[in-house]
Amino acid sequence: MKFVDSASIFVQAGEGGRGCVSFRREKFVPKGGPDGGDGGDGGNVWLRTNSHLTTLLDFKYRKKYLAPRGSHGQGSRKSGRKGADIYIDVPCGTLVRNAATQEVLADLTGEGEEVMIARGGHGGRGNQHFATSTNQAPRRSEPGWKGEELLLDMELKLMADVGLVGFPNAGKSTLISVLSAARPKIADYPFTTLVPNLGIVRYEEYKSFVMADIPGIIEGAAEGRGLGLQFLRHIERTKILAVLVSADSEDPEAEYNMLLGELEKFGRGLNEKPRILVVTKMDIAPEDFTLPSPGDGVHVLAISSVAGKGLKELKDELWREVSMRDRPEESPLPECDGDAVTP
Ligand SMILES: Nc1nc2c(ncn2[C@@H]2O[C@H](COP(=O)(O)OP(=O)(O)OP(=O)(O)O)[C@@H](O)[C@H]2O)c(=O)[nH]1
Ligand SMILES: [Mg+2]
Repeated sequence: MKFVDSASIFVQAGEGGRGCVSFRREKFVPKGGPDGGDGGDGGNVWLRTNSHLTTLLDFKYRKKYLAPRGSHGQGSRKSGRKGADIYIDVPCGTLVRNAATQEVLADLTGEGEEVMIARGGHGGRGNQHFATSTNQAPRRSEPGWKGEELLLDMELKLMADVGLVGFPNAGKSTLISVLSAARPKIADYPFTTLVPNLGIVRYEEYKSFVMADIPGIIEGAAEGRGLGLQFLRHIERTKILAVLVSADSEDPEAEYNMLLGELEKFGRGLNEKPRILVVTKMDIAPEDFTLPSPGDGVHVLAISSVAGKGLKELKDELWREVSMRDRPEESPLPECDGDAVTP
């Protein structure tokens, strides 16, 4: 499933520096000619892709990007310095539109692509350019030109890196709500989640990954029971699945195996996808609770979203898995696709 992440920012290129009005003044040269230098051009604003970025999240915090102006011209024909260009890093796959016209200005897909999105204003000419045969002492110069400014709408199609799979009530939505800014509905009845939710999980300063919370899976899902099946497709291209089982489940291991069975019946590689087992609600685990051991080298993590336990370890583990894997290829849809569901 593709999710769309979007952000709007304001960019303004630098204004050009003012041209200078000045006359040569030297000893023994009573009436020197005009020597006012030109203003420097304003800085340009560029967008460039950075493959370390995966979301537009940073633009939720900073929305204004201004390039510096050019400096003013000076006497002795000294031109002003050009304002420095600024570069705004965006993730690969960012589509950029002019917010006012919705015209597509850039479609930045590849690594290291850059595009100038707002041009700095020209510097104004100094009075040295305005001397004529009849006016040898022009007092005229130009102001700097304004830099371009515009509002940009940016859009990024996101793919989930991590898919959460579990029975209804396993705590999937609660987990995504504590790890990301997503605020899905949470309730103590099954099938609270009816459509997938997406959350961007921040990891350390510049890293993040995308998590998808889908409706709960129940036994027989692969035959169309419940809601989960139609959404399993949305986690097909995730890099890893986190299978969630609640610590207050009657038999966590059996629950895990049943979920796996449903993934296997659904097919399309879901059961072969890397996965971890996450035991949730450890704060209400029975006293004699022992962690299930799924075998197959599958890691088991114990967490409590409510008590905030084990979340750091979970993020570490997920990041490790997500960052070392490529996204699986899209597999062709089966001839008769099983979207018809009877809840
Ligand atoms: N004690 C405790 N309760 C939790 C924890 N995580 C979730 N819950 C509770 O479990 C119930 C179900 O949580 P949800 O996050 O809605 O579960 P879900 O897996 O998204 O459920 P569906 O959307 O129905 O599939 C809610 O009442 C939550 O408050 C936890 O760590 N500890
Ligand atoms: Mg839910």
